[in-house]
Amino acid sequence: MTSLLESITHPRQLHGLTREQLTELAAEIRQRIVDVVSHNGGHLAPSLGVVELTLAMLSVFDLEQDRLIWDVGHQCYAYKLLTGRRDRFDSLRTLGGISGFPRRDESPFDHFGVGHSSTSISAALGMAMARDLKGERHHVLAVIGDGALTAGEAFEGLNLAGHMARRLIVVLNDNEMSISSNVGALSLILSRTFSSQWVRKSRQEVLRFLRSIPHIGEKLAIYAQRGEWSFKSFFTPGMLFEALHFTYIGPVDGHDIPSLQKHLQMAASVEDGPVLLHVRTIKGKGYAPAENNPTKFHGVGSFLPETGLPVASKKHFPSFTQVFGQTLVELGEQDPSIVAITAAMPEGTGTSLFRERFPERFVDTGICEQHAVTFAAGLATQGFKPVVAIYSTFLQRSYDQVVHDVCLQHLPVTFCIDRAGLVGEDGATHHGMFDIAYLRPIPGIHLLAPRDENMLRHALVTALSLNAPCALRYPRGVGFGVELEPLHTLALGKGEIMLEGERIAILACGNRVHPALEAAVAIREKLGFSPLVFDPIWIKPLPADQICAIAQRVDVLFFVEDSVLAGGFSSAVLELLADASLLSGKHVHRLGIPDTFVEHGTQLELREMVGLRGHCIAQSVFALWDELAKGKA
Ligand SMILES: Cc1ncc(C[n+]2csc(CCOP(=O)(O)OP(=O)(O)O)c2C)c(N)n1
Repeated sequence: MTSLLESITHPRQLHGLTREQLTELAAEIRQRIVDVVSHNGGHLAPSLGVVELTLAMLSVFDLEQDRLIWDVGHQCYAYKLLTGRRDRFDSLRTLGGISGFPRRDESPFDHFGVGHSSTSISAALGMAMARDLKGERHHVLAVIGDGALTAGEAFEGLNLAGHMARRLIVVLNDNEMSISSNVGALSLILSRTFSSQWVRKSRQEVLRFLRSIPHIGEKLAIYAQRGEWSFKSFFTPGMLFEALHFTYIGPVDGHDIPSLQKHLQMAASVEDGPVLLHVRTIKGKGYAPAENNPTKFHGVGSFLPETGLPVASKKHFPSFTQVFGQTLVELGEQDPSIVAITAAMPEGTGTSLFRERFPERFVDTGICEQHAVTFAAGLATQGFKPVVAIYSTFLQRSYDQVVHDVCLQHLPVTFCIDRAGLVGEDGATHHGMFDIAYLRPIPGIHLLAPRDENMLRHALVTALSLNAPCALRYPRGVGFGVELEPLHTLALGKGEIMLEGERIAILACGNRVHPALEAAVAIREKLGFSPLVFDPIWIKPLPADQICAIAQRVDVLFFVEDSVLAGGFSSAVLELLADASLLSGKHVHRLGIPDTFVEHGTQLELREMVGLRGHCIAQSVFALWDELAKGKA
C-alpha cells in the first residue's frame, strides 16, 4: 500500500485531502514519529499530542503566506514531516541532521527559531505589526502550550496584543501538562469547563432575561448573541482572555480534525483584533506508553517502540542530577530552613526527590525562572535557605533577578545550575555555555564548578554554609563513578593540585578535570614528563595564590573548560595573571567553546568537536609542544 505521507511534498497538498485521508495521515505520522524517536530520542509526548492540530492548521492556512510560530518548538515533529523534512526525519537531533526545534535556517516554513519557552505570542505580534505596516493580509498564528502560558513573557505578549488589537491567532494547546502536571492558578482557570448542554441552557435563560428588559432588552440580547463563543466565555476559561480583549473560541477537541478546521476558520474570520482558540489535547496521544506517562515521555532517550521501555543503556553511574537530588534531601533532613525551588523542571533537576520528602518546602513555580529567583530572594530575607535548581540555559532568563534581587542584597540563595556545558541533542538553544561568563562579573556571588559527583555534594553543603549568594554548575549526564565520601565543606577559594608535574600546567575546570587527568597520562607516556593538573574548584573567588604560584613554576599554561572561552574560566585566570604581571614569556592555550553557537549531536561528539575530551586535550598539548620545539630549533 502506498503511504499517504510519502506523497506529501508540499503542505498545500493537505488542502485537498478528505477527512478520512487526514485521519489516515495522522496515523502514519504518529507511526513515523514513534519509530524515529525510539532510535534518536526526543520530545515524543508533546509531538504526538498535536498531530491533528498540525494537520488542521496546515489544511486551513497557507504557510507560504501565513506565519506560524510554535512555542518552545518541541512539538514540531509532525510539522517537520509535512513541511519538506520527511526524507531527513531519520536524522532528527543527530550531528549534521535536522534539529529537534524549528529553525529559520532549516526551512522557510520555520518562521521563528525557538527552544526556550513562551516567546511565541511576542514574536507573532511583532510579525502581525510588520504585516500591517507593509499592507499585507496574511494570518499570523502562535501555538502555545498551557505550560508555556505560565511564563511572564507570554502574559506580556497577551497584554500588548489585546491593547494593539491587531489580527492575530493564538492557539492554546491545553493538555493540562507542562513537563510534569501544570501548576498555578491559571491552570485551574483553564480546566474550568461546563457541559455544552449547561451552556446552551444558561444561554437561553440569559437571552430570555435580557429580552425581558424594557426598551433596551432586544439590543442587549443581540450583543450577547454576537458569537456563541464570546457568550460561552462568561462561563469558561474565556473570561480571562476576553478581559484581555481577545475573542475566545473553544474549548475545542484537539483530536477532531473537522472541528479543528471549522474553529480555525472561525478564528481566521475575526477581523477586529486577536483571537484565542482554546484546543484541548492529550499529551502522548495515540501511543499508550506516552499517554500513560506523559512526563517520562516528554523528552526521552532511545526506547523499544513495542513496549516503551528504555533501551538498556551503558550508564553505570548515577547522574549529576540524581546525586544532587539525593544530597539535597539528605541536607533537607538536617536543616528545616532549606526550601527547594524549580521552574517547571522537578524531574529534570532532581528536585522531585525533595518534593516527595518535603512537599511543604518544595515549590514548582511553573516556567517562571525570573519569578523563581525573586521568590527565592524573598524567602532568603526571612531566614530561609532557598536552593534554586535551574538549567544553565534557562537561568539566562533571570539574569537581572540574580543581580538585582539576590546579589545586590547579599541574600543567601543557592543556585544549582544543572546542564552546564554542552548538553547534546537539544542543541544550540539548550547548551549551558554562558553561565560562567554571565555570573562571574556579579559582585558578591560565589561560583563553584564541582569536577565530579563527590565534589558536587561538597559544593552544595559549602554553598549552604556561606550565608551568601552562591552558584554551582554541573553537567548533564552520568558522573565519573567516584566513591561517595561523607559530606564536608570546601575551603573558600582553595583549589586542588590533582597531579604534581612540571613544565606544563593544565588548569581544568568542572567536568573537564577528569579528562585532563586522562590526558596527563598520555602526555607522560609520550613526552616523558608529567604535566601539573590543577582543579580550581572555585571560579569565584579564584584560588589566586595557588594559580599565581603555579604560573611561576611553568612556561606553558593550558586551560580546559566546558564553557564559552569569552569571559569564561580561562578569561578569569588570564585577567588575574595579567594583573599580577605573571604572563610574560608564558605560552597559553585555551580549550573551550569558541565564539559560535554549537549545534546538536551527542555530548561526546560535540565535546570531540570542540576538543574537550581527554585524548583531544592530549593532542592539543602535543601540537603546542611540537610548535614550541620547532620555535626553539
Ligand atoms: C524558559 C524555559 N524554561 C524551561 C523550559 C523547559 N521546557 C520545555 S517544554 C516545557 C513544558 C512546556 O509545557 P507546555 O507548553 O504545556 O507544552 P507541552 O509539552 O505540554 O505540549 C518546559 C518546562 C524551556 N524550554 N524554556
